Amino acid sequence: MFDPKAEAMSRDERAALQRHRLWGLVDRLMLAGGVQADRLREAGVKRGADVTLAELHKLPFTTKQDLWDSYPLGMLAVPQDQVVAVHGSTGTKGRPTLVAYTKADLDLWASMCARSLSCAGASAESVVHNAYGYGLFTGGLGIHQGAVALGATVVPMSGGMTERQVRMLADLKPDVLTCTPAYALRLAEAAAEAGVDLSSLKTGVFGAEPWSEELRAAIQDALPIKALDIYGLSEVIGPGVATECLEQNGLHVNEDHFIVEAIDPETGTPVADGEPGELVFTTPTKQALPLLRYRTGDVASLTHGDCNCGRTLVRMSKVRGRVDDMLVIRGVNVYPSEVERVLLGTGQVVPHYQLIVDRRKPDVRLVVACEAATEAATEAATEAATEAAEAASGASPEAAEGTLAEELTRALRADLGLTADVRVLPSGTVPRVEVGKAVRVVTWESGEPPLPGIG
Ligand code: DLL
Repeated sequence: MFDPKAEAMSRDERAALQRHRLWGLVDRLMLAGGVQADRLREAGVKRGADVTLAELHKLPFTTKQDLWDSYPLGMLAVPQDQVVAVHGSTGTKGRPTLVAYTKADLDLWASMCARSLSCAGASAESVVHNAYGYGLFTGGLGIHQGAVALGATVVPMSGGMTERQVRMLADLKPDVLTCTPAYALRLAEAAAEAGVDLSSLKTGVFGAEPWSEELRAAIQDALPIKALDIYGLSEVIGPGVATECLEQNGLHVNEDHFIVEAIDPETGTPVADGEPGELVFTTPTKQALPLLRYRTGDVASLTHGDCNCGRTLVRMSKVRGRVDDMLVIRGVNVYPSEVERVLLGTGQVVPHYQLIVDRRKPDVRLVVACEAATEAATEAATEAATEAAEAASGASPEAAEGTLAEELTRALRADLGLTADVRVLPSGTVPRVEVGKAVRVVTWESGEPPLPGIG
């Protein structure tokens, strides 16, 4: 552990620390003024000592809208000259969000990311190939500073230029790979094409987008590693809010600095341990942009149980999806990650897929674009050929694809009750991710189809 005292302290000890820090946060927010202070005052809070951890759930929320309303940096709780860095997210749907850091915030962030890397088995001897994007996005620089704090050697690759990445993987022989899960697959594909041996790799720390257990299995098949999940968001700090350890049994939330709750997104009330809910974070130790009860929109469950690794930190499940990413197709509610789970669970498709929400007509249609795994395609073709021979007619590749598409359609209906139009496309048709987060869902409003072959 990077910080055994903090990561393995008793729950009572941690609760006392959280309470003390929460009081400090409330005092700082009240002093700074602004929307969070106003809401606290309206809730009858005058100072930190008025709040308790047990009643945290009664305090007001903060939302992304608050950050947008005060864009670019209106919610600062310190004078602007104490800000040493700005990061943010571009926001695929909404407007960009900016966040600010003091020197102390950057130190905190580095130690949180060092905890994450160490959770994944990295040490001062490690070489970390960091293919998260460098820039406003928090992934690249966050992990970079964590690797430096750990004393490891960081290779600051950023995203893209895949050929060069493969070359560096071959030459520098890193033991840790950090990037989005979709890009890990792209790197594996490119390394295999180039005949490059990646056996130096031991673990991967993958996050910034939802990924299912089935995608984990696909990555672990493609690379000789344990694939671990890392979660975070710019508003809270960036990566390093929570990470899986080698037990692969939930993500340890660094709750001494990020107090987490799971709530029912409709009613705003807490959900029970183990139940999925929207994650809400309070950042008691952040300076520049501390947040009280920030609603993330991310759905996961929390577990307050022991872990074999010795950490006593609460664990969150993998994120199922964002509240606002849920698809509603003919009355069926489904997260993209659930479609991923079913598709990859069949073992018949490669882990590159895209969901196209066809909104050209009022009756919304979901087209699932995927590619056959080579072996499966061969089997399907053989099966179709046999059937065709029996029927004394020629088998066509279309027939083979039809068979697989039908099978996948049936699997989606059986597992999720989802009616989808599955298209098995020629290998390489589904776009691979080179830079940034995977775009799993696209909307087709009018005109040409977003991908060839799905009309
Ligand atoms: O994605 C921070 C990060 C960088 C996390 C690198 C992990 C690794 P944002 O760009 O602000 O920050 O996006 C935050 O991404 O609210 C989730 O919806 C999603 N997200 C982040 N990590 C995961 C994950 C970074 N492990 C938003 N699983 C969050 C699922 C994730 N979704």
